[in-house]
Amino acid sequence: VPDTLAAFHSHPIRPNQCTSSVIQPMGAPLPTVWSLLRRFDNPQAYKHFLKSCSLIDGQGGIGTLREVRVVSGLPAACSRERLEILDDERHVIGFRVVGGDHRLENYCSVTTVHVGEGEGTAVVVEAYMVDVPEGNTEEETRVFVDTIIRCNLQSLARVAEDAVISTQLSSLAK
Ligand code: A8S
Repeated sequence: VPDTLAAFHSHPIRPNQCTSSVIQPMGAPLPTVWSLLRRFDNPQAYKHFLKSCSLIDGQGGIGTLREVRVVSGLPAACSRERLEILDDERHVIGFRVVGGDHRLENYCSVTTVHVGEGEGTAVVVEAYMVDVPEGNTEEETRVFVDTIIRCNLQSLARVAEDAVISTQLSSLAK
């Protein structure tokens, strides 16, 4: 884990940028979590701030461009994002914001999944880097983005845990 963290979660940083990371334990095994996380075409499966996603270019491999639409109530309407890293062996996914109608310019993130301590558990680590918007402090930016990511990862944990329970129930029903 430390090697992966050092390799994928360290970014050089400019003065007007901010960076942080969120760690979230999952009560579901790594393959279940990864199968949800790797779907660049379907982020709304667990990101509940998104109401839709359409692919603009590509089929879900590196270089794929998507446009996501954000639910109302947030200071944003849509975002265009490019898949930069997708590694099925090391369980790494990373994307970059390349446009849209929101305040998170030059946002990019890298998310990794690791085997957890307990049997059938995993740990997700998501790190990001973003420009601090004009008129906001670094601290405000970090609180805003950390909150979105924490919600996303808690939701990912619930969706993955529900998938495990569904599988267990359907095997009982046989
Ligand atoms: C992600 C992470 C983030 C998404 C942010 C931080 C965003 O989709 C939302 C509100 C915004 O103001 C910016 O992994 C943006 O999706 C929910 C539209 C980019």
